[in-house]
Amino acid sequence: CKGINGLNKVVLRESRGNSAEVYLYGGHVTSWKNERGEELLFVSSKAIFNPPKAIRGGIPICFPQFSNHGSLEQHGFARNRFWSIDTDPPPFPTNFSSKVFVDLILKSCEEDMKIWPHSYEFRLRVALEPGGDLMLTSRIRNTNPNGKPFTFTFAYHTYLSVSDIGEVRVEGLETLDYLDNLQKKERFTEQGDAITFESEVDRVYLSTPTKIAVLDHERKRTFVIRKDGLPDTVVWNPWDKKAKAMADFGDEEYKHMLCVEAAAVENSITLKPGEEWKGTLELSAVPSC
Ligand code: TA6
Repeated sequence: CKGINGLNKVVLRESRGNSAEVYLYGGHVTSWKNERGEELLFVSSKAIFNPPKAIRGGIPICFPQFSNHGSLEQHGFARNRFWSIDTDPPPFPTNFSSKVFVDLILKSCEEDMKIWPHSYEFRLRVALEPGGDLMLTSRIRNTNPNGKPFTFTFAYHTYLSVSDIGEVRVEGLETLDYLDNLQKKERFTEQGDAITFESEVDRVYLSTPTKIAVLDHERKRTFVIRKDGLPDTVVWNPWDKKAKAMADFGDEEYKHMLCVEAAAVENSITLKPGEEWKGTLELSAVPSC
């Protein structure tokens, strides 16, 4: 959908110095910093911040389709559209504590209805919690006037900044089944006691716990990923060959990023007109030994 309301990004800053940035292009979080000003998300030095490419890094919003699990463009179109500030958001659940947030909205438009013939309202709240956690809440409502339900898949395609991918472990996915995108999306079972990285990984872990830890040994930092309404977890690192094949990604940058994505992939979500789905992601970055 066209239309920019003059502003191109919103900066959130909370009292202790934690901050975040979100571009209206894509409704795309591109920065999350702790109180020491350390950047916790990865954004490629070659990222392009305007159409038609999605911004390479941060937290792309994959809607109404994750990856190529359907007939739309890779990861759907929401990350390639200009969102607006939502000046009239419906009331948020009372347990919402943050006072530092921005509400964005993306609505269906004529152009997109040619490729995905459904009316929807997608409300995204990006919030900084008092302790510095970053919280994204998506509320997607079916506003079809014709009584038609619609079905979608979804991911917060989070790029975490890590010191050295070879020193990173992911805990919480052991023993779970996953679809391996490098082996025709076939189903396997994770054997290890934690996931470590020596080559390209592109997997959708299924029915994953609501809390996953990503340990960055060198930086003595653990990312804790908490999610609700998003049963699956995608883990992706392109490694060297795929890194070189991406024009908006530095050849060596695969060493300093890991995508761990709260997602709904295996079982798509169906909404009847008037129904609303909510998917929440909370990211924490805590010191660890
Ligand atoms: O989330 C993993 C994945 O589906 C990978 O297969 C890779 O394609 C990645 O997304 C990046 O996709 P993009 O369209 O942003 O280049």
